[in-house]
Amino acid sequence: MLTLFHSPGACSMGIVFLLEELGVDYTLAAIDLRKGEQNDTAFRQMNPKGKVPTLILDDGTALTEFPAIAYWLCRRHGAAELWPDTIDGQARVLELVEFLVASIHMRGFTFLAMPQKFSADPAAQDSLRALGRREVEAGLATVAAQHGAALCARSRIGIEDAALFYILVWARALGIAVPAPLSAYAEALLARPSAQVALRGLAAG
Ligand SMILES: N[C@@H](CCC(=O)N[C@@H](CS)C(=O)NCC(=O)O)C(=O)O
Repeated sequence: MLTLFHSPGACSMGIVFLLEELGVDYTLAAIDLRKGEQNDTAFRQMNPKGKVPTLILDDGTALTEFPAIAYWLCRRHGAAELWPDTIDGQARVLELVEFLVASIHMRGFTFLAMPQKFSADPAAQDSLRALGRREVEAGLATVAAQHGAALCARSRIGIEDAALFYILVWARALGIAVPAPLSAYAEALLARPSAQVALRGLAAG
């Protein structure tokens, strides 16, 4: 059975959401990032990068990096319609996932929520927070304008929803407005039963 190393509230909740949507059997292994468990020797032996999500496959190997895990789950376990059948359609999905993870998450939320990882100087941390917030706000505006209407009109869940899920949860938690029509999509996504499972372990509100 698949094992997902996950920390409640971390981006790995997007993979929990996808596993639930796909109806895949899996077990969760908790990593407490605040306690630094990602640096424990046993975990680093599985994933030397020390990050969640880390997915342990049936052959015992670790699959890492959010886009790769989401892609593998959809291709290995998803219905055919979860993945576009044209190269152009596939590239558009990867384009969106890459933007959500590499730009909005890594250059936006990371600076906004964890500036202390990059500088001990309080003034520099304030600048990083402001930079991160601008990146998130601009990124969400881009996603809303380019993809919002198409997402709202869609009837299937895809690999991009794994990334959208945690990005939209973080935006809500930090009080960052999600522009229409992406806001309507966020409401629908967060109301799905899979979302409740993925949000387990988080304080309400
Ligand atoms: N590039 C990685 C980033 C994953 C990532 O940054 N995970 C965070 C949680 S949201 C983490 O594990 N942080 C622990 C640390 O950096 O020590 C991916 O796409 O999976």
